[in-house]
Amino acid sequence: MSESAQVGAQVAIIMGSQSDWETMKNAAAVLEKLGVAHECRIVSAHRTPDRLVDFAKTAHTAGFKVVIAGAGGAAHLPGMVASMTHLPVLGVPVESKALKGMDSLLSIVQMPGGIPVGTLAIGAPGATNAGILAASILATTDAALAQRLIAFRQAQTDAVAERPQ
Ligand code: RP5
Repeated sequence: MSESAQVGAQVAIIMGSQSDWETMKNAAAVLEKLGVAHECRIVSAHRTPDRLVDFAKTAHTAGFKVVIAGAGGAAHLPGMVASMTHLPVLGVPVESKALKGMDSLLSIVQMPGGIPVGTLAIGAPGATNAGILAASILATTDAALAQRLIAFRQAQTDAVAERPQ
């Protein structure tokens, strides 16, 4: 995992397994592009429950403003983190082998009322969008980041050709 601790990280990208990194690195990549300091960690709801509790309960005091949580299968990680922090939690359903991520999606998106998880698309597009959305949230109180976000979106628009080649 190339992105580890960055000074003053505002976004925590956590994932249930090393195997999720292939997907979650897309969130890190877009945050890198937008100049948002972030930190990536493996926190498994099932295999490292104590690490999960410790992370979730200290995320706010550690200075994080947004948490991006990716997991696959019976994906409890985003919901469990959301239950222990008031920070916004963005959930990324990682594509699973058996059910192609439908299991991940449903287990992340179907939160009972009261504890929200902002759920993105299955797989890499969801991870990318989680990164952009985290930046959008931070940009509401960061004018310089808002300008970088606007430029990023404009570049995407400019890259679309008028006609197919
Ligand atoms: C989940 O189980 C992880 O988020 C991962 O998506 C899935 C499989 O994990 P590994 O068996 O590859 O470690 O907890």
